[in-house]
Amino acid sequence: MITAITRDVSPRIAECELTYLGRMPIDAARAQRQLDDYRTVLERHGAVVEKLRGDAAYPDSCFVEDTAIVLDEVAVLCNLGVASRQGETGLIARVLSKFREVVRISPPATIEGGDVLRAGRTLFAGLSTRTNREGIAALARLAAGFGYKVIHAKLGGSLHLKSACTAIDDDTLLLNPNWADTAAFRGYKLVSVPEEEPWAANVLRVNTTVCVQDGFPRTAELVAQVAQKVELVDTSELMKAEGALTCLSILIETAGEQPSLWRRPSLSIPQTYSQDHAG
Ligand code: CIR
Repeated sequence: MITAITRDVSPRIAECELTYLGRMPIDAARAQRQLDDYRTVLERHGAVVEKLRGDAAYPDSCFVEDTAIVLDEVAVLCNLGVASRQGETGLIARVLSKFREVVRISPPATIEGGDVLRAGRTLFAGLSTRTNREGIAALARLAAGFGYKVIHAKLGGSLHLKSACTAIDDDTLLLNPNWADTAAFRGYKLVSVPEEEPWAANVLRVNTTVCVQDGFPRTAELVAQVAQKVELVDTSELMKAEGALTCLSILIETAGEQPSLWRRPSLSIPQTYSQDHAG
């Protein structure tokens, strides 16, 4: 079973962080409707969707993906690379503790979930304006303990690695070769988004369906040649905040059990993991 953690759109989303995009007016009500439609798509494809309240203090808090990296064994709580977003993790830590032991990456390490792409037991990590070398090193040491390999993927032109590259299936990656360096992905089948659809490389896998951002028809055709099912999802209002499809959820494999059965009181207080603690 897949549980998807999602969070309502902040009424102040128009004050979001922006790195590569210019500021445009954002209609918070429309963005919330698109998030609700996205949640419906996840539910239709078999996910149990947790709907957390939004928080006016955090304009970017609907982009929950950046707050954590959830592995089969542990949830890694991120130290986000921009001050305005660092407080988003409090609520997320409490929710994640229902499903996994929570460990925390601490300063000076910074890392955001949008920069970490999982493919089996490999984690590709992008060095970005939000994720620093210390963050990647802390993740690598932590994940190595559970048998994951972390590969550094070079990145340029997009906020996060996953805006430049995501997985269509376990063997096939969809990427924008102008933003992500293909050298990191040796051994995988690579599908490039068309030049005219540079923002299309972020797709979301839910069970056997791959969701593609609406408005990228050529990419949708390419993905359909690989995926069993393709579904178009419109999050265009959220894209004005530089958010892509994966940003709006944290997907957790929950092996069929209800969250309450997973709750282990001794693990509810997040532990800290940082370079200093890495040994
Ligand atoms: C930010 O700059 O942090 C938000 N405006 C957008 C975050 C998008 N997250 C993602 O790509 N994983």
